[in-house]
Amino acid sequence: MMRVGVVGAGMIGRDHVRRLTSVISGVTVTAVADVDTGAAARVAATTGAAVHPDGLAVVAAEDVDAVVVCSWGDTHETYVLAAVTAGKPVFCEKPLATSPEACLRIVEAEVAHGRRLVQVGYMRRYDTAYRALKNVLDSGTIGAPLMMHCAHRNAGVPAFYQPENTITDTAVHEIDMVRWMFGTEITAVRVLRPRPSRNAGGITDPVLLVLELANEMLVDVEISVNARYGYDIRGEILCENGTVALADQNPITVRREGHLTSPVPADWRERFSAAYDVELREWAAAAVPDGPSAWDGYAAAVVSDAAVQSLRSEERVEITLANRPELYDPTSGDLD
Ligand code: ISE
Repeated sequence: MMRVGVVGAGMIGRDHVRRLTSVISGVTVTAVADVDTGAAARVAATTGAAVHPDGLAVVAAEDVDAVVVCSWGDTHETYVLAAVTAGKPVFCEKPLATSPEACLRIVEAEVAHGRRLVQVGYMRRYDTAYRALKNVLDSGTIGAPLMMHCAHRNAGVPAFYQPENTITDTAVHEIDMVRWMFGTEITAVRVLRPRPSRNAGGITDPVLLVLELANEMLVDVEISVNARYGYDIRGEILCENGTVALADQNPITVRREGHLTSPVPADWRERFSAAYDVELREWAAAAVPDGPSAWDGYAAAVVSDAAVQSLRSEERVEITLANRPELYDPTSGDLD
């Protein structure tokens, strides 16, 4: 039985504790902490876990073999570094850390440790539809990819959502997905601002990212976080001899009063629920984590930083990554 400590008992933390205890076998949650001790106590009560005064105490606890970090992004670096220092596997919700420099410190600590301990929660890599898209692409049946069109729409966003979160919290999923899907780096980004939505409430919304890839592909990403009608994730890849696209995910259609309708998911928890299950199941089962790595977390942070810069300036921003340590060689499966 793997004994997991969870740092952060907010929305995603609660959901992961439920998943770890009732969906996945072979895992028990033994320790929980949150700045809101009441929230930690409520989550701990669902599993019989101990409540610790803070995240560092969770990482250090003797009955914790592995750590899941779901706290506020700014705190991730501290807990992930503590876990790496303690030699404990750590699954960290995105972002790995809030700056490329902080991500690099994690990369360096892991390299010094000598083997992978860190996995970042970019769950799209575990989604059945995205995996099917990648299978078609990798089969070569429709030729080389040329462009991808993506849309990422939230019905709305919480009050704490900041203007730059359209990039750092939302578009960052496409940034990771694109690197994984095409096995190539993003070399430049430009963020354009279409006509602003009157639903936006102080946020630049929608925005359009144009990503340039090292293999000469272009990827456009529409981010619209006050779309009202539901949570909608779209993607279509144009290849030389055909296209492959995410289909609508709805299991049902409703015929009523002269209309044929299908429900749209309310939010990401609903849309990616199965992907989160697979992600944590594969993480818990792996002796060495083989999902999105600290290096992937670093690369996403660099691109995301460049996109924030472009959001402000509306200029094209070029991207340069540090030298990738051997530990993250693609042949080891990190960026295939
Ligand atoms: C949220 O934080 C997530 O990570 C969701 O996956 C994303 O779709 C949403 O836009 C973010 O706010």
